Amino acid sequence: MKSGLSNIVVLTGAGISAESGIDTFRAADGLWEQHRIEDVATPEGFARDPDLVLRFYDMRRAALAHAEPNPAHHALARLDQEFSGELLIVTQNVDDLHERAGANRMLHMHGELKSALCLSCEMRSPWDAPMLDRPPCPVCAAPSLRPDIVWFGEMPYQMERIYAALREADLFVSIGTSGAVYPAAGFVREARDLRAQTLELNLERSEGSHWFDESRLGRAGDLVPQWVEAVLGG
Ligand code: BV8
Repeated sequence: MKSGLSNIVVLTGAGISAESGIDTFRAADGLWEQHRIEDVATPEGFARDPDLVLRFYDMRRAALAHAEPNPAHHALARLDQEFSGELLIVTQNVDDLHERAGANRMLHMHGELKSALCLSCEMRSPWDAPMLDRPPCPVCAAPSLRPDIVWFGEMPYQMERIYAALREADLFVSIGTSGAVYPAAGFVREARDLRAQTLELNLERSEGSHWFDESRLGRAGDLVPQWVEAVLGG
């Protein structure tokens, strides 16, 4: 390992999937796919209008079929295969592009479009179909499925595992995120307080750029393969 690195944590956000044609959250008009976030990505919004929310996630789940992993996803999958140290890819994204590129050492802290959570039995099931027509839960058959997505005000998944990885990291890399949403936006401070080097790869300066030792501006499809090549001592 030429880079002398033994433990890397990578955080990815919507920007890494932008070149795959998946919209990021921070559209200019502040709307997200023509919706207010509080109407489609909160438990309150789901309680107020479940059909609106189910349609919103059905549309995004279906759109995955037309998206392909881009060079940034493939570069992180190469890092996963070839880096002999510890690696954890923490994605805020709910798409499956990291997996489809071949990444394994990863987790979805905000859930996944291709997973269903049953409000009756609380079991999760792999899911790739619409939910608007209230299909039966694969486990208990109740018509009580919701998107297995962490909405605003809900606790992100696997936080203990993430903080344990940050405590051990000697490098924390943030890719394609605006640093606007917590707790993910605070990971850079956790990492740097615990001795890790910190690197940001992003199209523009983020809300957290000043916390990073280094911030490289550009498209993930260009910056991530270059960075992985350097880490692997190519
Ligand atoms: C929590 C799933 C506590 C949804 C997401 C009041 C009430 C309740 C909570 C709060 C509150 N006030 C504050 C909070 C905390 C809140 C929060 O941070 N709010 C913000 C708005 C201030 N956080 C939460 O609610 C979290 N939970 O705090 O729980 C708790 C404690 C105890 C018990 C229970 C609960 C949960 C937040 C998770 C919400 N769900 N996603 C879905 O996807 O449908 S968040 C969603 O937005 C994303 O997952 C991501 O995390 C976040 C930010 O998006 P980004 O990924 O950064 O994307 P964005 O568009 O913003 O930026 C893209 C970047 O990429 C840009 O910088 C752009 O320049 C760059 N880019 C673009 N193209 C490219 C590129 N870079 C490189 N290459 C390119 N080609």
